[in-house]
Amino acid sequence: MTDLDRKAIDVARVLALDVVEAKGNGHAGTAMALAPVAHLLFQELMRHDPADPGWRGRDRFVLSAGHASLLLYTQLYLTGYGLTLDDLRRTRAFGSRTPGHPEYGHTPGVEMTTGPLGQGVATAAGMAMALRHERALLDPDAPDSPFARTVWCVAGDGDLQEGVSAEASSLAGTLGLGELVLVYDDNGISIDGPTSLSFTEDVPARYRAYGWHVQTVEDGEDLGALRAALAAARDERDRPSLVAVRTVIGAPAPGRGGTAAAHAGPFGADETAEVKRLLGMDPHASFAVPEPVLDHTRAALRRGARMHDDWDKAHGAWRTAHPGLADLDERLATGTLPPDWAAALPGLGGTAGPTRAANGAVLEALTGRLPQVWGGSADLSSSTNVAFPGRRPFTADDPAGTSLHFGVREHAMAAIVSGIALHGGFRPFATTYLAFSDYLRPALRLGALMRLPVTFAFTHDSVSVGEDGPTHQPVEQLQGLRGIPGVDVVRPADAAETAAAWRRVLERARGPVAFALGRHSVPALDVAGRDPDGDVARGGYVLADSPPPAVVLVATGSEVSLALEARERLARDGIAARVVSMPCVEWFEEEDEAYRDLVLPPDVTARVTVEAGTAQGWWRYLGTHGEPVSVEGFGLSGPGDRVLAEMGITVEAVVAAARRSLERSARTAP
Ligand SMILES: Cc1ncc(C[n+]2csc(CCOP(=O)(O)OP(=O)(O)O)c2C)c(N)n1
Repeated sequence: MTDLDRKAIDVARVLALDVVEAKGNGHAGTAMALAPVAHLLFQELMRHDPADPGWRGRDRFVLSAGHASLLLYTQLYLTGYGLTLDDLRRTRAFGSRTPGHPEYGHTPGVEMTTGPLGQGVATAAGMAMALRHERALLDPDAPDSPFARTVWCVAGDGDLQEGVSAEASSLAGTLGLGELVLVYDDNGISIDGPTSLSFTEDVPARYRAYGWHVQTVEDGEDLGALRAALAAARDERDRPSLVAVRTVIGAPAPGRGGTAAAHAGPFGADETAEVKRLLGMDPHASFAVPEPVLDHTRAALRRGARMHDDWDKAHGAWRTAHPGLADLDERLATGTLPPDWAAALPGLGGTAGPTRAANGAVLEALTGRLPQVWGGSADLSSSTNVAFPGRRPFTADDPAGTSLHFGVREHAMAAIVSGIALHGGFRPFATTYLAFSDYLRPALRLGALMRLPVTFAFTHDSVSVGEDGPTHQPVEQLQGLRGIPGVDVVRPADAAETAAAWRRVLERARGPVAFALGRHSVPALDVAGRDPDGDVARGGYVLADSPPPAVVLVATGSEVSLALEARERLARDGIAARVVSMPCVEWFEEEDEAYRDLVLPPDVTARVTVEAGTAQGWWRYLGTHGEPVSVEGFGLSGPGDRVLAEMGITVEAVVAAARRSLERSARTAP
């Protein structure tokens, strides 16, 4: 460690301070205190190539404490990722490359979007699982494999207070994820004041209890101790590592340093000048980066290029030695599926049964054929139909296993599959009951923000669950999920729709998909002229018609067969009804207006929607004459059929709603 290294650390500290001072808002304190850790990682310990942020041989860096974005941005500038001093000046400005919290896909070198505390820790665990799994698939035996990489995650008190980090850390311990290094910024401060107000447990002891390799560094300015601990953490390959580092937030600011006042906001001109004076810098100069310091830090580019070259050679040698794995390697590197992948989809036309079983059949086939598709459940694998006899669990000893057992940890499960997707190449899935999707919503939302190709299979998708009662009966979840931008909610009506939906999901990876699947048997909708693949991909389609229709019945999932029955009853009374199956509103809305008008003719204003959940979002199709058949309160305990009847999800209710809608529409007809 040279004098220039120390100067570079202080320059990074002061840059964070200057940005917040100039902007009038932002978070400098933690970026200042962790500057030594970041410098060691970006200059010495991490494998990365600033000239190629997507390099496959790189380590991953996740800033779980996303508010400290300046910690990352200063390193991305100093090491040569393409950020400029001007980008730093524009931190938090509209349209800047340096938004308030790091955003994946927006700034080169940002591996995930962070800000909601705790998510980064859990997603980093998912990245570590993906690294480990990829290595197990491609190069399990070599001690010094090109596929051996590390995930470095920096977290604060807030991250470790959040439950999702505890869920993931517990699982990471069980799985022995040696690829994961968690640097804990133990500064005893959060927004409301000292952590003694609300966070007094012995964190290292907790992590030891999880089975982690735990080290503490008493002084975050002690570069020797930091380096030794971080290197030991990296070299521990059988257990995840926690490095708890004691720091002083905002140090060396004499007034705000070490207090909650250093968390956010400008330090003020006097204190900013004092920090510079204490660090031996010109107190009147802002954004000052001495040329020798920048030359020194930009050596990271040469270091990265060397590592990259070495890795290319090692990877080339590995390829020569493993010709049989070249295709999989290429597919994982490029995130593509083999051209004939769809042959793996089972033909499920004419199959009756619960859609959760159809989904299980699809996933069993896909996981058997495509190494890209792997996943599991939060301790409900037999209920969500993903307990496949031939698949081995992913464990510490067998990381090539493809069945993921998350334990009862829905929130971490969703963050972990995001991490697996962020690794690239994989198409992970996660399953639980629809009612428990609320437990994982924040991670799903973040996955949607990052447009990650993750698929959730939520089973037990309505009050028809029955005997388990209202706690287990989803009511508002379907609309709640549809309310998250970028999430496609798919509720197939039968086995054929389920398989067809999966085809579209795998063909067009573009963001999270949430399947809602039934526990109870539904008939196969063998309607003449149906083309499940084509129809389902359009989100909504005419399933049965009596042209010209007087009323349109729009239904999803298990309620589609109810609508078909209602149509027959209405026909007996001389009322022409059309049934539209709408497995995915988001896909339907992407179709052009001409198609949507073909399915839902604007002049047919008598409309009924049928879905065993709240109607909220359906009003977009109902207009002033339409009427939903829906569930607007919590469910009831009892047999599913009885509960459905009590809640008004019946053929009779659909017929009655259709008649009322027709009357309304006739009354106001021109
Ligand atoms: C889920 C979530 N809740 C609340 C916040 C708001 N928030 C941002 S930072 C912070 C305090 C975090 O304290 P700590 O991790 O100790 O960070 P430090 O003050 O040391 O920078 C809070 C409550 C958030 N970003 N995410």
